[in-house]
Amino acid sequence: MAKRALITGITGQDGSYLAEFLLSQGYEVVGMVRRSSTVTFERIAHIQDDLTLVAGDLLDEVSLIGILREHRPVEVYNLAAQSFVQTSWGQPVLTGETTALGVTRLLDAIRIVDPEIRFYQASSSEMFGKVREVPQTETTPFYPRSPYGVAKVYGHWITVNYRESYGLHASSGMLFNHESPRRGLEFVTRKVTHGVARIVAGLDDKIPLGNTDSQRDWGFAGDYVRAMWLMVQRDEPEDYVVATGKTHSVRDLCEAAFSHVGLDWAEHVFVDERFLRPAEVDLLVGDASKARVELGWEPTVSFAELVAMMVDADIELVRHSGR
Ligand code: NAP
Ligand code: F7E
Repeated sequence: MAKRALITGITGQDGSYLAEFLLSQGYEVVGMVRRSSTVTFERIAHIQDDLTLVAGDLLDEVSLIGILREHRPVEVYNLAAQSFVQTSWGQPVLTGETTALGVTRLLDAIRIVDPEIRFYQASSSEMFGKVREVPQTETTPFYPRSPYGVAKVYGHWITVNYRESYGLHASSGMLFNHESPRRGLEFVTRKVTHGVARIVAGLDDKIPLGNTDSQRDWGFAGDYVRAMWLMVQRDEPEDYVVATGKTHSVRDLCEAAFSHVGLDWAEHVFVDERFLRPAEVDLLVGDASKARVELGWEPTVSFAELVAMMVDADIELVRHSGR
């Protein structure tokens, strides 16, 4: 019999890749979507007929209990969150309600309905923030630098706590930045690659950016969802860093994206203070040795390949949509 999995955040970047991956493994996939006046199914439109979409919200525990009771998944992947770091300063309470307390609501729903359900929590390298060591591992102390990072630390520890308090099979993936052509337009990689595509099409000439010095360990989202699944398949639930082990600055990103189309990034990028953050995470680089050894996980897409993939996809998108 096919295994059934529930994905929260299925309409997001990772949710769409994870849904594809689980379908390819023969799963029945149930996706939780929140009510909205416009449809947000762009990323899953191509697989929508193969999914069961159900209405629910991390802000509403009764909806979570109802979904678990009705659909009886054996695995739950909690990818839903207010995930944009910059927004978390403007909406810190909403970020806490969703990204922090939302995790408790879902864990509690699992505890009440079926404590045998295996649970994955989308933890983040933003928990390391002002990093205490380089590279960051599963034992590096947390020092979050944004309301989002603080909320993720809560989500991480409540997952550990429910594992230890109630014996739930609950694991956290401490994932470093991962990107794709499906990344939201507000995140820096996509902002740059989409901006390059618009410049190539003659629709724009410049991209306003914030801190171009910050460094990130950027990987491909399609690789990272595989690690989520591998964690859930382990006999014992544990936490894993998932990263490429290589770091690049935002400037490197600009250089890679513009040079892919034969342009000089310095002529098209300028610093706009609106995109600077009240507190910055300067450097992230992860050591995914544990995931490599215990899960057999390796990234397959390099930084240069990732940037080229995203620029090419955005050029295609702008050509078709005209914007
Ligand atoms: P994303 O594209 O922003 O997707 C977020 C998803 O959460 C969307 O489906 C969104 O639904 C849903 N959502 C937001 N608030 C909700 C609520 N109250 N109830 C139910 N659903 C809600 O994020 P992503 O990049 O795929 O990331 C997936 C998860 O991994 C997030 O938890 C993120 O914080 C975490 N993470 C991401 C990265 C990364 O580099 N991508 C790294 C580490 C951790 P709508 O479509 O309706 O908005
Ligand atoms: O910023 C700098 C910015 O918004 C990356 C989320 O998925 O990964 C993501 O969080 C860096 C930061 O991602 C602009 O200041 C410069 O230093 O693409 P980002 P993020 O904040 O690292 C983690 C792991 C998550 O968990 C999050 O959910 O780029 N930067 N100029 C800019 N960033 C943006 N967005 N826009 C700019 O114009």
